[in-house]
Formats: sequence, structure tokens, C-alpha cells
Amino acid sequence: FLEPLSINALVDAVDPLVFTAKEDPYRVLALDDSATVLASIQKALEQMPNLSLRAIRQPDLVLETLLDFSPDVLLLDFHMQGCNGLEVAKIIRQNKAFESIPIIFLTSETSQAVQLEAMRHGGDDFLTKPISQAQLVNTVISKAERYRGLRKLMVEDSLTGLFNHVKTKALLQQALLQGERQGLPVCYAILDLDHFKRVNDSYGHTVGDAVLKTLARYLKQRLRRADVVGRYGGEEFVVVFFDASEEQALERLDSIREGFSKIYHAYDEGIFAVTFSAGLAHYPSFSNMMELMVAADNALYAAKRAGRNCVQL
Ligand code: GH3
Ligand code: MG
Ligand code: MG
Ligand code: MG
Repeated sequence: FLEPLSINALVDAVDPLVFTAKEDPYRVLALDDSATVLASIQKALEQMPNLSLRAIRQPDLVLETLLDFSPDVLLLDFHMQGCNGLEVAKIIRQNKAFESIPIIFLTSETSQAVQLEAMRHGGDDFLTKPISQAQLVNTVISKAERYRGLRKLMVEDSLTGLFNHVKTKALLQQALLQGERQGLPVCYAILDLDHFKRVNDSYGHTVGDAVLKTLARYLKQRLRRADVVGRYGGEEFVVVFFDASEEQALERLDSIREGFSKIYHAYDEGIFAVTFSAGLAHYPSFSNMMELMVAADNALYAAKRAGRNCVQL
């Protein structure tokens, strides 16, 4: 009979960095016309290992730097030569991509009226100069944390922590563009659990959910960093294999299929196993995203008809 694998051992083996990206420091953009102020900000923030700072002095660089650097928080000088921080904030907020980035004004204004005005124009907080190092660090980190959390919610599936449907599609598109630019193949797979309705009916929905989480963890564990794993919906998952030939992707996915089928899942009264079927399609054999997705779907359907627990091209 099959050797049961310990689910706990499996879970422990998962690299926690793959998706939570803890190594990715919070990015802080500072715009101030004073080199002295920027130097003191740098001095305060450089002691923090989880912060990465970019400092600029010209307001007209702010939009391109926001795009390029993708900061988690913006420190914005209130009074600049020939330019007002409020105006800069308004321009930033007009841009859909930056409508919720935290903006912290740096100001020597202590008047409440001015501070209220700043908040009304899209400021999230302000720090009064001279700024204490501790206050700067605390404010930056708390705002950046919150913003990262919000951004995560928008791209993550809450049950499994995998990328959600919307983000998965965006990442597939990105992988195809990159594949095209670099002349590299990309494979796209759609996975669907076999007879999953029966799992729910026999063991309950909560146990079904636990199976979905286990598959998510197992996929993350078995795939490379360059690959994308998402939950496409219900009990369907997708994988994007970057720079993988059809043979390579097929071999890896089939090995994952086999490995997963040997994991035992627990319910109140015992253990059981679950399998999945998968369809795989290859770029550039299918050269646009819609064609690639339809081809993978057809292959999945063929895998189901062929008896399930298999991968088809
Ligand atoms: P097949 O092998 O043909 O795919 O059979 P199936 O029963 O897996 O397929 P079907 O599409 O008929 O049913 C999918 C089931 O997956 C329906 C639903 O009960 C279950 N399901 C979908 N989303 C979730 C979820 O988030 N949690 C749980 N526990 N079950 C889910
Ligand atoms: Mg100034
Ligand atoms: Mg399904
Ligand atoms: Mg199914």
C-alpha cells in the first residue's frame, strides 16, 4: 500500500519566503528640496534593515520614480522651491495606480488649519520638522505595513494565500510578454481536483478546504521561484512554468501529480487520498493568451475523460 506522508513534515519543508516575500524591504520614497533634510532621513532610515530608501529633490521626477521604484510610502516635503507639496499630492492622487499610496507630509507648519488642509488633499499623516528619528521610523513602518497588507489582499486568495484569479491572469500575461522578449518558452497548466464534490460530501466542507490548502502548500513547495501558482477559483489551480519546454513542464507536473496523490488527508475518523487532473499548454505553440488558456482547458477535459489523476497536453 502507499506510504503515508506526514502532512506536518510537508508543511515544515515549505519555504516561507516564496510567497510572503519577507526579504523584500519596505520601499520609502522621499521628496524634499533640501539635501540636509534628505540626509537626515537617510541617516534615520538606513539603520533599519527592512527599509530601502530612494531620495529625490525635484518634484517633476516624482511620477516616474513612483512607477519605477514602486514605494510603500512617500515622504513629501510640504514647502518646496517654486512648488507646493499639496499640489504634488493632488497630481499623484489623480493617478489610479497611486490613489492609495500613503503620503506623509514633512512640514515645519504647526498650524492645525494647514495640517487639516494637508489631510484633505490626500495626506495620510505629517511629521513636523525637526523630525525625531524614532517618530520617522515608526510612522514609515506602520504606514508601509498597512499598505503592503492592503496590496496583498488585492492579489491573494484568502483561503490558500496563493495569487488570486485576477493576479494570476496578470502574471501569465507578464510571463508571456517576457517569454516573447527573451525568446523563452512558457507553459501554462490548469489543475482540477478529482471528484472533489465527493470529498466535501463524505468528509465535510472544512476538510475539503484543508485539502485545498495542502495542495496550495505542496505546489509552492514543488515549484521554482520563477513559476507562478494561483488559485483560479473553487478547486481549480493554475501554474505558469517560465522558461520550461513542454517536456520539462510535463515531467514536473506529472511528478507533482504523483506526489500529491500519495499525501494522506485527515478527517475525524481516518485518512483519505485525493488526486487531481491537469491540462498543459505550451507557448509559443499557442501564441496568444486566450488560445493558450483554451488549449489547457481542453487538455484538462481530456485528462478527466481519460480517467482522471493524469496530465494531458
Ligand atoms: P471532477 O473530477 O469532474 O472535477 O469532479 P468534481 O466533483 O471535482 O467537479 P465539480 O466541478 O462537479 O465540483 C467541484 C466541487 O468543488 C464543487 C464544490 O463542492 C467544490 N468546491 C469548490 N470550491 C470549494 C471550496 O472553496 N471549498 C470546498 N471545500 N469545496 C469547494
Ligand atoms: Mg522644503
Ligand atoms: Mg472544477
Ligand atoms: Mg473537480
